[in-house]
Amino acid sequence: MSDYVVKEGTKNLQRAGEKLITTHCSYCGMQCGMHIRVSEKTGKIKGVEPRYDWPVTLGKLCPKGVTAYQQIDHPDRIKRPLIKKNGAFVESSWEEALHVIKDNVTRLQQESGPDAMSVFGGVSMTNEKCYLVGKYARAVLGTRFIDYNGRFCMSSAAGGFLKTFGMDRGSTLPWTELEHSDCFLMAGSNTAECHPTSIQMFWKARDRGASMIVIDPRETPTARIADVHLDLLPGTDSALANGLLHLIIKEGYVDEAYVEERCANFEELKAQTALFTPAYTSKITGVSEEKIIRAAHLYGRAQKSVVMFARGAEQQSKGVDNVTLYSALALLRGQIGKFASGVATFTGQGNGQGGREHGQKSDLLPGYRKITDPEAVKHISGVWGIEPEAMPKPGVSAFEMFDEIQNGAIRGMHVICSNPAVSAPNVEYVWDSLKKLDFLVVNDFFLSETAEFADVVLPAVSWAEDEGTTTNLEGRVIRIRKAVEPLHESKPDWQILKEIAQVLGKGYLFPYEKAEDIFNEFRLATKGGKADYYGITYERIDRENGVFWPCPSLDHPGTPTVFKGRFETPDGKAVLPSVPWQEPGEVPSEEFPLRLTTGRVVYHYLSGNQTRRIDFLRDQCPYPYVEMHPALASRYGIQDKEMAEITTPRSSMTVEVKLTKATREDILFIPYHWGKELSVNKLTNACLDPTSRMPEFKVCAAKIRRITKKEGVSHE
Ligand SMILES: Nc1nc2c(c(=O)[nH]1)N[C@H]1C(S)=C(S)[C@@H](COP(=O)(O)OP(=O)(O)OC[C@H]3O[C@@H](n4cnc5c(=O)[nH]c(N)nc54)[C@H](O)[C@@H]3O)O[C@H]1N2
Ligand SMILES: Nc1nc2c(c(=O)[nH]1)N[C@H]1C(S)=C(S)[C@@H](COP(=O)(O)OP(=O)(O)OC[C@H]3O[C@@H](n4cnc5c(=O)[nH]c(N)nc54)[C@H](O)[C@@H]3O)O[C@H]1N2
Ligand code: SF4
Ligand SMILES: [Mo]
Repeated sequence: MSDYVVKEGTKNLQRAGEKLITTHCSYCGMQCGMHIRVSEKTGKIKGVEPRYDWPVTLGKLCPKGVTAYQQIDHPDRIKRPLIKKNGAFVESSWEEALHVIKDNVTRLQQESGPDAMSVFGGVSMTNEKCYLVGKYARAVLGTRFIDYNGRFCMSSAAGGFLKTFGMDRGSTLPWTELEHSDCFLMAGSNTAECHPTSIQMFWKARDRGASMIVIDPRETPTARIADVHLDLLPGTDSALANGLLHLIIKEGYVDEAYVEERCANFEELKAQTALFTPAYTSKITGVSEEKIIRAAHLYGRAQKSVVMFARGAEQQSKGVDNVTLYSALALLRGQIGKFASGVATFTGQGNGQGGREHGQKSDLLPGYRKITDPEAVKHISGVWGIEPEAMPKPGVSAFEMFDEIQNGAIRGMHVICSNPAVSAPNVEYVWDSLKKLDFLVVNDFFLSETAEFADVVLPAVSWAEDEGTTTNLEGRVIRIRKAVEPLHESKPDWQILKEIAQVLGKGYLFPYEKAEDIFNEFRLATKGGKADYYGITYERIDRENGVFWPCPSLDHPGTPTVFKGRFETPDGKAVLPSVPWQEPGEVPSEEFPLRLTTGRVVYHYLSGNQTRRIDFLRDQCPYPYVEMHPALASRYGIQDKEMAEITTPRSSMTVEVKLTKATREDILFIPYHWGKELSVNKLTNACLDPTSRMPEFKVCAAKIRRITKKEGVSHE
């Protein structure tokens, strides 16, 4: 049990008979500072308090954060390992479950080789666990098939940052500086609902006169506070960004000295953007010329500006292009590496940043090393104590693993911290793939839709029952502290993986007694890599309110602002993109005349496996719905709150209609936090970005029809 108890703080939060454990929220990349209130008598969690002295989120929590603790003692928690017998789950001992895993893994790998097993990871876990999932796949199972849910989340941002800057740190600046910025250009981010506690930073900047440009097909709560809302047609970001770049160049807003000194490829970019006059850009994007011009002037004139984007711009088959183009706006204005300026993506999951750096990706080893680089393999195999020849080759991306199941290359899968049966695109294909597996193991603390397909389910613990570190959306490495003991017989994922390694005869590779032992090995593994954590220790994180990577040595201060003098490309220059406009993977047709886009609501988190179980959150938003403009609805004779069937080339679903004028007239929007028949991912298109292998969650072709009373479909 952590003995870290708050003694100071701007408010007196301590109550008699309680301990306050200082930690961070379990959900999104904001990683808001919070204290967990624990009864000294019962050892049970009583609630949470926001942490007023956490410099990033300053005493704010959103509706998910304040109720996150309700997961811990929840009656739905998986108490013991479950083994499927004759089609139904039966509780078992850990010993029996481990035995079944050993028998099946050994059998499949003897019959079909080590790659017959695969691992599907997630980044709601600490760095320690994410690191270990990669080591488990490569060193214990010896499989090349490992990938993770960040492929559906941060991979296009990562791909774009690598291309442009040579390094993928999601924010080039610390977010404590945002309040001093003069302009924010936000593409495809519903900040107010998805990173709600960051809104205070933008408000503070706006009180000083900062402007805000929001690029989103819907007038979200974020777009409503913008000076200009560019309501583009889904899937047209690259045209819009090219149009803005065109004006930045034409109107003389380019910081020529900066571009000359620090950027490559300017002439190519200039040539490529020449075509994108306001008229041409407007024709493709559906945004008025006047708004495009206004946005370009607002952004172009600002002294300290930040370009920000999120999944709206990234979850497209051209997501990497979009990221490079939006980032180019900041480069042309000479904004990167300076105070209160730069580029940032809104990292999604709690450890979306750290979890993607340390070896869950099919082609990466810890420290952001390439698995195809012999030096990297030598370093990591040395730290792990395996032969370099034993290191598997690169595998395939998350969605492509389901193809490998279909073609028989993958026969077993271990899903750790993800629910792809809800969150993957074209999900009926995923269901079929999961059914085809000979053996599926899932670690989770609630029985997810994916776990329902499993042969063995292992009870993991929630974030408050274990220790470790995460890396927040700024790139700041922070501490997650244990507030309570694991419920029933559940265990932390690292311990589960250690026990599996033991039964498979590889226990010597996992000699850890506690999370910090893993962290110390992980520091060595990252040493000398691009994401270098070597200089970060638990003790430093406590003392310094987190430490920003890269931090290569114990006396290095960490790097809140990156790219101050040079970029991480071979010649130190940022690479400007020259990218043409391309249509999304699927465009409307006579049969499917509309564009469907998907996303989130403030009350639910991702696949909803956690938040659908919290009464307050479920009451606020019990079902999915389709959001559409009244003018569009009237064309189909659809009224508010009626049921409608939405169909795409893949499947259909029936949901309630929610009419709103705060959306374009030619699109449908459905939030994705529900499973089975209520999963919008039955409809989405698994067309992948060629570089990042990110699926196109944000745009596909669709049609809608009113469900008549006679058909009698309702949510009940
Ligand atoms: N409440 C809540 N908060 C969350 C999460 C959650 O599930 N719920 N999840 C966390 C995670 S993992 C993530 S990744 C983030 C996601 O955070 P966001 O990316 O902000 O969330 P989304 O709702 O997926 O998409 C953002 C916006 O993109 C817009 N959009 C759709 N198509 C396009 C397009 O073609 N171009 C542009 N420019 N915009 C488009 C949508 O209208 C939507 O408003 O949120 C994190 N925070
Ligand atoms: N249509 C559509 N689909 C999308 C998106 C979209 O915008 N539109 N967004 C995509 C994005 S950005 C994301 S991030 C993905 C997310 O997709 P998923 O990975 O499916 O997201 P979660 O619901 O967080 O799934 C995590 C699971 O692990 C469990 N869990 C949480 N913490 C732990 C832990 O520490 N250990 C273990 N073992 N289990 C844990 C939770 O209970 C949950 O069942 O969805 C993607 N899918
Ligand atoms: S903004 Fe994100 S980290 Fe903060 S309380 Fe809400 S879900 Fe948790
Ligand atoms: Mo995400």
